Amino acid sequence: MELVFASSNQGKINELRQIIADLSDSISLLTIGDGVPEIPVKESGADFTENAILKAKAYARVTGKPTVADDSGLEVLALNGAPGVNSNRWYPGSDGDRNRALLDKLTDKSDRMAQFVTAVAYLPDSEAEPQIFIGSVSGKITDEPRGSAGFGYDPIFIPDGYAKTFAELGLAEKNKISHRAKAFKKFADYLANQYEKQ
Ligand code: ITT
Repeated sequence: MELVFASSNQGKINELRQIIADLSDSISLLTIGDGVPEIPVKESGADFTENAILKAKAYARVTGKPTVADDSGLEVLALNGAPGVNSNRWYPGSDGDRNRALLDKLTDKSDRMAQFVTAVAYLPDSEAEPQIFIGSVSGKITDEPRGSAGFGYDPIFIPDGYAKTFAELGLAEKNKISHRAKAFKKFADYLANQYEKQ
């Protein structure tokens, strides 16, 4: 089947291509540049799930194809869950600027606990009831950015059970344990189930 990924974030697109590499016989992933136009979507939802649905709907309407979207973010306990759904917008500038600003907010905080969350929304067509799949990974925020792989907050997040940040671990390791990998694994299981039923 052809499956549109409703994202303009190249870091996410790279991850998803690797996460679903095993399924390349059955899924042909279409992203911006594969004939999928970039559609501006206002992420006005109250949570990750609502935003994922908004993105999936917008792309499904325009492409007319089965579409999946992911809305993700970082929740920091000492900041009462911020930046959360605002992870991409709470501070202007680059990913590096946001990492630095987040570390500044945490300078006097000994509690460094945080989690990444992904909500995946799947729409077989634009009018269908969305199917939702959630994944999360717990960890802690570093004192300094470390590593160069990945994107976003990867250089300042150490997943539980590891000593390295996601940006130091690299894509292959991140994809074994990440919020996004967990949510898309649930989605892939759902799709496999749907096919078995047919
Ligand atoms: P699309 O909506 O086009 O998919 P986006 O970058 O706006 O791209 P999100 O709203 O889902 O995507 O994500 C908000 C931000 O959260 C994102 O820009 C990153 O800064 C951060 N983020 C999300 N997933 C991440 C990950 O796996 N590692 C590091 N940072 C991540």
